[in-house]
Amino acid sequence: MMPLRSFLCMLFSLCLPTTLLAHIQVEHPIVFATQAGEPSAVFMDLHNHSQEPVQLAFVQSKVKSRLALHGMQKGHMIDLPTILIPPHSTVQLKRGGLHIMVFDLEQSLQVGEQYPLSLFFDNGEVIEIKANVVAP
Ligand SMILES: [Cu+2]
Repeated sequence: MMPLRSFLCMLFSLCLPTTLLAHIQVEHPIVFATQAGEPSAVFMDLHNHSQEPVQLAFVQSKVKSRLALHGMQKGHMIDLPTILIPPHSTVQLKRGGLHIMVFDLEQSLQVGEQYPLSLFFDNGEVIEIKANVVAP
């Protein structure tokens, strides 16, 4: 059976004309430098220019790694099913708050490099970004 994520990717990429959808804007994507196998975190600003709430549903990278949506609760990281961006709002993924957790990186991320990400939103938008690798 096809893994759920692959199936969703196929749905997102085949069924939804991305030209019709340009409601989400991503700014300042960064990821902390790290060694292969060590965890890291991705941060960015997510703007929702539409009149509907939009959720970041999941994230993938061409660089082999396992990605998870995380929030913070009482000083501990918690798994989130999605990250909600309210209508006409900006949500900041930042240190100590919401972030995209990176596990099981197959290669190191060095300062100055870029880490490619595909962001899948529940309105069908798929946004390709390159996070700049910065010192933690
Ligand atoms: Cu985390």
